[in-house]
Amino acid sequence: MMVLRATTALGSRKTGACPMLMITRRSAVLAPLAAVFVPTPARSALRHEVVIRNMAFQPASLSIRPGDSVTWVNRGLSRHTVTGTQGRWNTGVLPPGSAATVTFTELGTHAYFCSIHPSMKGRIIVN
Ligand SMILES: [Cu+2]
Repeated sequence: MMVLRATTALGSRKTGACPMLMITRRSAVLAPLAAVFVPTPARSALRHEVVIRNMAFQPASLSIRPGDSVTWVNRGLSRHTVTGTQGRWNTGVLPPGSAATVTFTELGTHAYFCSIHPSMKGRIIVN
């Protein structure tokens, strides 16, 4: 029964027209089966987005997979930075309307803050 469902999912993946849509559909259909089939099939890296607005990172906590990237988009009225707390990565100053992308390959929790407004904090969890 489970194998039949997996075959059906793969078949529908091949007929998808848009690559992004294919990825989304495959994830949605196969997610419940991930615990059954080990190892899981190779996965494409994803790009996530964190919005900077109202002096906060939204979402403040985001879980991603190794190789995924995160784009911070400043939709606020002030300049901000996205600075890793260990000083290992830093977007530099992001004026309103600008964005920066960081790709994460290391497992673990990567805490960050805004060096201009240190009360602004967030974290990326790579697992
Ligand atoms: Cu800031």
